[in-house]
Amino acid sequence: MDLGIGFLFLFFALANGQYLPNWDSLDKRELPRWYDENKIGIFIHWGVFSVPAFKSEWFWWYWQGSKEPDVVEYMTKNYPPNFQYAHFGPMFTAEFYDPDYWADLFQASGAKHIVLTTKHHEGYCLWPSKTSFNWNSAEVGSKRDLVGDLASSIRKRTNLRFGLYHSLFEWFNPIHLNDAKNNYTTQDFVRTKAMPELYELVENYAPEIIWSDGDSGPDYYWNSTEFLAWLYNESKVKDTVVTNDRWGSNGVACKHGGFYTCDDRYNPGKLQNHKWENCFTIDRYSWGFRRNAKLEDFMSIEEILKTIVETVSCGGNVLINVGPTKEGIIAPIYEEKLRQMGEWLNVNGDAIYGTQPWLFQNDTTNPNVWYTMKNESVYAILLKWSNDFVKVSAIAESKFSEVKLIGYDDKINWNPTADSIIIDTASIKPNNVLKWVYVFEFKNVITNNHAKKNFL
Ligand SMILES: *[C@@H]1O[C@H](CO)[C@@H](O)[C@H](O)[C@H]1NC(C)=O
Ligand SMILES: *[C@@H]1O[C@H](CO)[C@@H](O)[C@H](O)[C@H]1NC(C)=O
Ligand SMILES: *[C@@H]1O[C@H](CO)[C@@H](O)[C@H](O)[C@H]1NC(C)=O
Ligand SMILES: *[C@@H]1O[C@H](CO)[C@@H](O)[C@H](O)[C@H]1NC(C)=O
Ligand SMILES: CC(=O)N[C@H]1CO[C@H](CO)[C@@H](O)[C@@H]1O
Repeated sequence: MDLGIGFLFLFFALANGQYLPNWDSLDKRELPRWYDENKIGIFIHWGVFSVPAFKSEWFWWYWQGSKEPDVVEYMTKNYPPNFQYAHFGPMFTAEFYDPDYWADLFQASGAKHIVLTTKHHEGYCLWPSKTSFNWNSAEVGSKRDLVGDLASSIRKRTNLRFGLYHSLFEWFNPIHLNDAKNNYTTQDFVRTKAMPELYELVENYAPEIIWSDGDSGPDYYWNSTEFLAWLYNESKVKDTVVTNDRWGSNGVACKHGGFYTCDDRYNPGKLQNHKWENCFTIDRYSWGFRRNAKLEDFMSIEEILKTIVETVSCGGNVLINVGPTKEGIIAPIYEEKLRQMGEWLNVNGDAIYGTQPWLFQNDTTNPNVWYTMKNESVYAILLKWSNDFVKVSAIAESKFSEVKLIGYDDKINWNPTADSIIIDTASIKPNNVLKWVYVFEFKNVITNNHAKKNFL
């Protein structure tokens, strides 16, 4: 085939929404719009690691892989000498698991989608996987299809989308370890486990997010591009599904795939040229539940909102993690934060959902102000209240018709100076919806060319 025909073929393939199993082709797919508009999702880390619920979801690795002294000591002190990680499996009972309650809570939080761990690096599947005999939730532990039950509860709420996390590799799976020993020239684990799982998850649960992780091994070992071409070409979710970027250890993350996650807690603080996501966890030290977590280990609602605002201003989405208990409880400390987030978004959601980054992401003089934009409005989001006045500068060179404080019905007073806008906050009377983080809406904004020239 000469170059001309190859070119024509590629053009034809893409025009038909057909993707080839290579990054050149897959990266041309536009991210379905709903994902960018949603802005906020909830991440759920749940698995057998929720049984020991000590240190983190990496418990098994810390105990028998890297042999961290505190974890080794915990096991020696509290369990008989012949106790194995697999013995935790039957204790993952989920007897209080009420997926309708979870779904109501996620809806109340203002999140627009959720992502559940179907299988973390421990290999235990939260659904009756055909290729994970005796190490899945239908056989060991709760005897339930934990994934399927949540899928139906989420789908009853039409404004929530359902996504799934899946770890490609498993720390101690001998078939994967053998492939790794062969420098990934054999694909026994990919053929018998990793890929069948991904196809099965899509067929059974039609997730609209595939959040891949554990990409220990190169993309050509995992056959990532083959899976994605199938997903985008012909799977039942081909038109709406979004994926992330963790598809191979040979430099794929932050470079190929759907939205970029780069690292955990990725928060670059400036505008990015590709859609990205900041996944972070409310318990600063763990994604899985920890029984011995202290109050101070959890992010405050102010910190959570600050992270959301910084992320969204720079074009990112957030995926905020909770770790349920082995009984299936989302502990009240998490529930409180999620409900507070929902309370804030219920008032201020216009400044978040469906917004785009503005010309400026943060203010040029006020470090507590970040900007978003929607339609003709620019939202200046203030992370810290001031009892006398608030000065913002980036907006000063724009024309606008009105300034409003969202959640406050009365008019507010403001004055332009040579290079800034001074908002009089001393005269604003507190009310019960103004809390934590404050949104000033500048309406009908026209940003002049001078400002544009300086900063673009
Ligand atoms: C493993 O495979 C990679 C990619 O083919 C190659 O560059 C590398 O030299 C191999 N390593 C060993 C130890 O064979
Ligand atoms: C990976 O893809 C290649 C190329 O299509 C194929 O030959 C191979 O069998 C696939 N391997 C697995 C495990 O699916
Ligand atoms: C996707 O479509 C392209 C173009 O028709 C085709 O070459 C490729 O084999 C398809 N891949 C899969 C996995 O369906
Ligand atoms: C905010 O923007 C300024 C440019 O005006 C930049 O120098 C600064 O690093 C930014 N601050 C943060 C916290 O990102
Ligand atoms: C009235 C109006 O223009 N509404 C638009 C505001 O922006 C959102 C998201 O960009 C659009 O979906 C609305 O149509």
